[in-house]
Amino acid sequence: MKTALITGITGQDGAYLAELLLEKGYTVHGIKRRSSLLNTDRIDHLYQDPHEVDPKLILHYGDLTDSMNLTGIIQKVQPDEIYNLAAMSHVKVSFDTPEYTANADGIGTLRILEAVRLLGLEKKTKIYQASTSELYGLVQAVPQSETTPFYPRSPYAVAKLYGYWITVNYREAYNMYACNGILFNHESPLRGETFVTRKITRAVAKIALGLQDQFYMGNMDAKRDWGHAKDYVEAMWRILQQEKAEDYVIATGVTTSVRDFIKLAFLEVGFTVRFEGEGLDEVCILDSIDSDKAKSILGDNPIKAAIGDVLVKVDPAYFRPTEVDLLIGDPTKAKEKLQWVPKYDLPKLIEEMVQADVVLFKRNIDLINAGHKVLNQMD
Ligand code: NDP
Ligand code: GDR
Repeated sequence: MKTALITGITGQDGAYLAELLLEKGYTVHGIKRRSSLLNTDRIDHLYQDPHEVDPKLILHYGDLTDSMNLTGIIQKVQPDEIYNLAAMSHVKVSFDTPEYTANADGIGTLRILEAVRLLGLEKKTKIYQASTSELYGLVQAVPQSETTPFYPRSPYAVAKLYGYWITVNYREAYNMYACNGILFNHESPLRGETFVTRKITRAVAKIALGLQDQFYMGNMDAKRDWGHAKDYVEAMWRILQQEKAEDYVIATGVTTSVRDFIKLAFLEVGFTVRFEGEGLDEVCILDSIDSDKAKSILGDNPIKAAIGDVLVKVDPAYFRPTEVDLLIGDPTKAKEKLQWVPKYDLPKLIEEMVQADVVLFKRNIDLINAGHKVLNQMD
């Protein structure tokens, strides 16, 4: 059976991909960073105790900024496939840490490619590079496809642009099987808490359960093409199973504004909301409550929010110095060549995310009632 190496295995996509590859019978090696707190929550359910079994999931300490470490791991593992998912992946944070982001997301990709080449593995090892719809940046044309020009709008996107082109260059220069998946936004209950969808589903769950009164948002006009991470890791795997190495756009082809995402998320707990005002004064107000729907989701937890309450306000702290206004992908090539068929649409994704956060915070209520302080306020 095949051996895969996943960088970024502790992230959202790494966790779903590890699960998928283990199901397919792969031995999966993953690179995790040393941190002062445990950071393997998303993959703990896949852990196998090496004292009891010959494990199919093996973790190595490492970092994309350390080429000796990466080369050593690749030499030891001799992978058939490498999925380079590790990155400083938050667009807003990349404006605060531009040099680190360039190092990890840009040069980190080079380190992987060059390690494979120097180790003489270029005929054995296939490489998947986690490229992004952020490459399109300032809108040139929609829907965005494999041939749409790039215009990155953040240090993150510029670093990923280097990662994209160095992958293409190693493919052409050394005949390596190296591919870019240009993935549009994909979300799930495992999504990091500070990305917009998860920030919203967490806040909606907390408000519905009476744990919070309101929350603050940045640019609600932004439009994104949101899919489910589970569908997108399936596409990653398919990209590496082809005869010929090529780059693919993975997207749903449907775009939705942040504002509409908020509306849909509140509907999931039975709240109908409306938006009033403009710019920094825009607010989101609770219009009505479908109490049967709310009860079916929240159980016996009493609803604290009242009609007319302001649930969302704008805080410019969440604005970006340069924004990506509109993303809508054209997945035709992936559908035709990879036979990739996503199983989720946006309503199903939002339903799963809100329900998972309601379950999470109900558990928190139980813990709070038992005397623990467990709510993380640092959204
Ligand atoms: P996450 O932020 O959830 O996960 C990122 C992973 O990278 C984590 O495991 C993180 O470790 C690890 N990591 C970060 N910096 C380093 C480093 N210097 N060395 C080693 N590991 C590091 O991202 P996603 O799972 O959402 O995304 C996966 C990849 O796909 C990323 O490259 C992202 O940029 C890209 N992408 C994501 C899209 C999306 O919508 N999700 C869309 C298009 C591209 P730790 O857990 O310790 O923080
Ligand atoms: P994005 O995702 O930047 O598209 O990058 P994010 O969810 O952070 O933002 C999406 C849009 O929502 C707007 N927004 C807010 N965003 C956040 N995080 N917090 C807010 O309060 C808020 N208010 C409005 C943003 O301005 C933006 O327009 C994600 C990451 O996963 C990248 O790694 C990946 O490459 C791209 O998706 C595709």
